[in-house]
Amino acid sequence: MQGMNRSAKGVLSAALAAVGLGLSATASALDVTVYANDYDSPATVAGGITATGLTNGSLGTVAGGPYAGLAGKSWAGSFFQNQSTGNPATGSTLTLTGLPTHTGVHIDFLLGLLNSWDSRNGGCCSPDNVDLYIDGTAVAHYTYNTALGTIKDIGGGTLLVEYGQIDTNFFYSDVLADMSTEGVLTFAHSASSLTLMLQASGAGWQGGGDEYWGVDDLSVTLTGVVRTPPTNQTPEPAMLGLLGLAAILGGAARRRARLQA
Ligand SMILES: [Ca+2]
Ligand SMILES: [Ca+2]
Ligand SMILES: [Ca+2]
Repeated sequence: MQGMNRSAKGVLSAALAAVGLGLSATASALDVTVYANDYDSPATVAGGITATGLTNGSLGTVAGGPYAGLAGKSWAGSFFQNQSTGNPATGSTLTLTGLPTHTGVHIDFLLGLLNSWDSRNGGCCSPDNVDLYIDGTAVAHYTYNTALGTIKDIGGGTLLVEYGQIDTNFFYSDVLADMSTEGVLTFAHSASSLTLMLQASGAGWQGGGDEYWGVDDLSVTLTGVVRTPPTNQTPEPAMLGLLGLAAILGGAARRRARLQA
């Protein structure tokens, strides 16, 4: 490079850097929200992905509100509800298949623990739990004491409403939590499919309208999504221009070096 002026050298190095970037641009990691559902309009699902669920539920109606969550979420309009009975009760599953290459997952939703929850030490009518499963493995159990007992457990969720009325049953009060801050919902994952299940359980679980759970603004974001460049990659016209510029500048530098020698 001897003999090149500073600006020419800068252009050349930039051109070579661009060429190098183009030839080695094998991947760039992105965060991509592939599923979002506010239960007020059809779910948004990224192309190439098939989404099923949440299963085994119906739509409930939010009373009052809207109740603002984190990152723009809102418990508003309609929400997904599961009023199943039994121990365990019938769970609700979201299944996503056809996921692109990725390294992690972040699941986000608002969780309503609705009406007469008896926590885990509410005598006759407890324990009550809603259990969270990811890919078939239980990762968390939540409960609250809107009726009996003293235990409040929403894991790492952020409490938005405590003992308010966020559904249309005003006899018992409700709890609303923002689960975006729950650590178990951000995890390493690379499989091409994902399942999320919420399922009530416990010897005291009554279900029905007495005690049930609901979800609103449910989303799934893949982290570290890899964009693989097309195979048999050929330089873009702009890249060819940079290659030509690099050759021209390189030739000029060599000619100038010979003249100065
Ligand atoms: Ca909604
Ligand atoms: Ca109960
Ligand atoms: Ca209520």
